[in-house]
Order: sequence, then structure tokens, then C-alpha cells
Amino acid sequence: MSSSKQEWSKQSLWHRIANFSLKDLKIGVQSGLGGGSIEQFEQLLLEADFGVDVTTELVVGLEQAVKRGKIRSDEDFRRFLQEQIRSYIETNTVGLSRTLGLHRDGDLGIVLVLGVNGVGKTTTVAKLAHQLQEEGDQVLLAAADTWRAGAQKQLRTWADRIGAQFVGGKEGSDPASVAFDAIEAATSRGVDWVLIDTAGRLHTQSSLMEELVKIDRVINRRVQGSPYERFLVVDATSGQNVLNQARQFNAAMPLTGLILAKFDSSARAGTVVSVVHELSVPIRYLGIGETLLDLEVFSSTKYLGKIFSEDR
Ligand SMILES: Nc1nc2c(ncn2[C@@H]2O[C@H](COP(=O)(O)OP(=O)(O)OP(=O)(O)O)[C@@H](O)[C@H]2O)c(=O)[nH]1
Ligand SMILES: [Mg+2]
Repeated sequence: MSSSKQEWSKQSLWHRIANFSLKDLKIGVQSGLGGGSIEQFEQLLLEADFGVDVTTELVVGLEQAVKRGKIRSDEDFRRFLQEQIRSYIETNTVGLSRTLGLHRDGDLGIVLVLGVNGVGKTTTVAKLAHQLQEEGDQVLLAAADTWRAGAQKQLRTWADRIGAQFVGGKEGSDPASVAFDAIEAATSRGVDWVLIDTAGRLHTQSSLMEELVKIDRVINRRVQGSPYERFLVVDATSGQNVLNQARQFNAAMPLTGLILAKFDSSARAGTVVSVVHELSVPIRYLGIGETLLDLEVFSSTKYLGKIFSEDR
């Protein structure tokens, strides 16, 4: 286990939440909940970016469970929290096989990677490509970031390092045509996967979001039933703004997964819960560092296990 993997759970505010005890909550089996302490708990949930909706539901649920006598010990309390949070984050996170959970059934698999500036898109593309190549698949990286100076070179460098193929475009050229060229090249060369990196864009800039819709349209015309993943990379340290980003990108094209990058430096993991709760888009991977191996397939059991078991 790399040190980055060990760190993320330690820093988490979730620890403080999980370690909140019945004594802190002033729950008496007869007396119910103490007023001030439940507010403190609520505040902790909000600080951890669970968002207002999820926080309110959790607190109301907790109050009801206490009233019904279902929570009598710290163990009950922790189990209650764990199960509630699990119910929020478990959408279709399972069902896709192999190490990365990516299926292609003999067809060309296409992965489009989206997100706002600097969240970790290009690094994530490289990590995914590396792991697929390690499994024996051939990967082609497509640099559809024709916007930022240096973006082409950055992805090409990753491709060379990993031993993946590369298709790019001139600076300022149409990113949709890069996607088109990449899929053409992959098809004719018999490559297994095309991973398409896109430019960082603000979810509030409609012309840039339109550009994405165009890329999506080009891909959809080409895929004809092939597996096509649309992953939104978000910065796990960004808090509730992630929810706004996810809403806008998901409106531009239905996302098939979220990738929480920079999870190693995050203390605001509640974000995950509110995004999945509202949009029903599963979390697929956690980025847990800057190296090629620092990408974990998301597992709610593992995630909750870590949060609720360490350093009580
Ligand atoms: N700690 C940590 N750093 C990460 C992770 N993923 C990416 N980074 C770092 O974040 C920075 C930005 O990464 P990029 O992959 O270039 O981000 P991007 O979204 O492609 O950026 P733009 O193309 O400019 O929008 C780099 O320094 C990466 O090393 C992660 O999971 N953990
Ligand atoms: Mg990039």
C-alpha cells in the first residue's frame, strides 16, 4: 500500500463523524436526543460536504431511529450511519468485470474523460490506459484537448511512457475531429480501447459545453453498440461545487461514472454521497495519488470499511 493510500482515510472528516458517540449526541434511551448535540452533528455532516439534502435526511433518520429504540449503543449508531451512507452511494457500482471493471466484449471500447480545469483528467486517462495495457489490451490515447498549450505533448508523453498509441490534433483544431480520427485509427489498427482526453472547461460556459455535445455526437455515430463510457473527473477536495459540475456535465451528456481524483488529499468526502444521491451516477474510481498506479476501483464496502474501522 502506498503512503498516499494510507493517508486519505486518516485525514477524513468522516472519521470525526464515525467517532461521534452516543455520549456526544447525548442520546438517552429514555430521553431521546439532546438538542445542541444534534446540531453539532449536523454541522459536522455539512462541513464534510454531505450537502443539505443528505444531511437533513440523515439527521431526521437518526432522530426517528432513536425514538424507535433502534439505536442504543455506539455500535448501533455506527451501523446506522454506515448503512444509511451505503444506501446513498450504492447505485450501479458493480457489474463490470476485470481489474478496472471495464467491458468491451470484443468490440472497440471508448472512454471519454470530462471535467473542469485541472481536476486530473489527463493523469486519469494515463492511469486507466496503463492498467488496461497491463492487462494485455491495446490502448490508443486521443488528445482532444486542442485548447491548452502543452496538452498534446503532455498526453503524448504519457502514451510513450505507457507504450500506448497516440492520436492528436493541431492546437486550436476541432476536438470532435480528433475524436473521429482516433476512432478511425483504432478501428483500422485493431486497437482495443480509445481513451479520449478533453480540455478542462467550466461547466457554466455554454459554448464549451456545446463543444462536448458535438464530440459526444461524433462518437455516438461511430460506436454503434460498442461500449462507451463517459467519465466525469472531479476534484475530491472541491466540496459542494462538485455537485454543480456533475449536474451540468450530466445534462450535456448522460454520464456513466464519476472519478474522484485527488482523494488522497481530500477531507471532504461527503461530496460523493450528495452527487450519487441526486444524480444516480456511480462512482467508478478513486484517484489516490500522482503515479500511474494510484487509481482504485471504487468499492462502497471497502470505502465504508476504511472510514468506520480505523483509529476509533
Ligand atoms: N494527489 C493527487 N494529485 C493528482 C491526482 N490526479 C491528478 N493529480 C495532479 O493534479 C494535477 C493536474 O492533473 P492533470 O491530469 O493535468 O489535470 P487536467 O484535468 O488534465 O488539467 P487540464 O487539462 O489543465 O484541465 C497534476 O499535478 C497531477 O499530478 C490524484 O489522484 N491525486
Ligand atoms: Mg488535461
